[in-house]
Amino acid sequence: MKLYAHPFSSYCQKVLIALYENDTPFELRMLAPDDEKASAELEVLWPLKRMPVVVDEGRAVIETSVIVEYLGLYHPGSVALVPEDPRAALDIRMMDRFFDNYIMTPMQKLVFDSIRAAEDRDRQGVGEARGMLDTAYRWLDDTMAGREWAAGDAFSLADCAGAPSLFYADWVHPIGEAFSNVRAYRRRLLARPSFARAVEDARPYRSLFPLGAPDRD
Ligand SMILES: N[C@@H](CCC(=O)N[C@@H](CS)C(=O)NCC(=O)O)C(=O)O
Repeated sequence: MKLYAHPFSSYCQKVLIALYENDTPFELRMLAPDDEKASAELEVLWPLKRMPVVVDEGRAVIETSVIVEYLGLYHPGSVALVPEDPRAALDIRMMDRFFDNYIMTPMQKLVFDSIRAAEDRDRQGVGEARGMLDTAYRWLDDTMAGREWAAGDAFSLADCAGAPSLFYADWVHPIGEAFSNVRAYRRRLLARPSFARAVEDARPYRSLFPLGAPDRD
């Protein structure tokens, strides 16, 4: 199985966590920013050129939530990241969608806006993204009260999405002290060996972070 990815990318980390949870063997096809050959390979697999993409037995699998579910079906290990019970799975998918749509998306907006030329910056969009993060942090803080993981009793797909989204969101729009449940959850995620490993994989690339990586985590 081949994973087209870059270790510093938040969505790639979501899948790396799932792979590391089960020690699933894979070959990394590194998508370095200046590697045109790798980028052309990605474009053939997925013309929208979003990473990561998994290629398994000649089949390209796209979209991280689907990739994590695919791994559970075709390369299962001892850690089931989506439970078999469809009702329990629904709670997990709901939180996975929350993290991707309302934490990852506004976080990416802030990052991508910062690399635009000054005259092309989208002030209104950035303000809306910050507002969305504030509301999402507040909702998540209430939701995480009394919870260890994002949904259900065990680490799941939802936490694979929660880890990199909150990791980078806190860098671009700090999670205030008032949101103690979110901050504690982020610390638990950082202590999870699979995510700790993904963070270490990515550490050498911190200088690439357009807004400047903080000296922590
Ligand atoms: N919905 C996609 C999002 C993937 C995504 O946005 N990946 C980013 C990297 S974190 C990317 O490829 N960005 C390149 C670009 O926007 O051109 C998924 O879950 O796989």
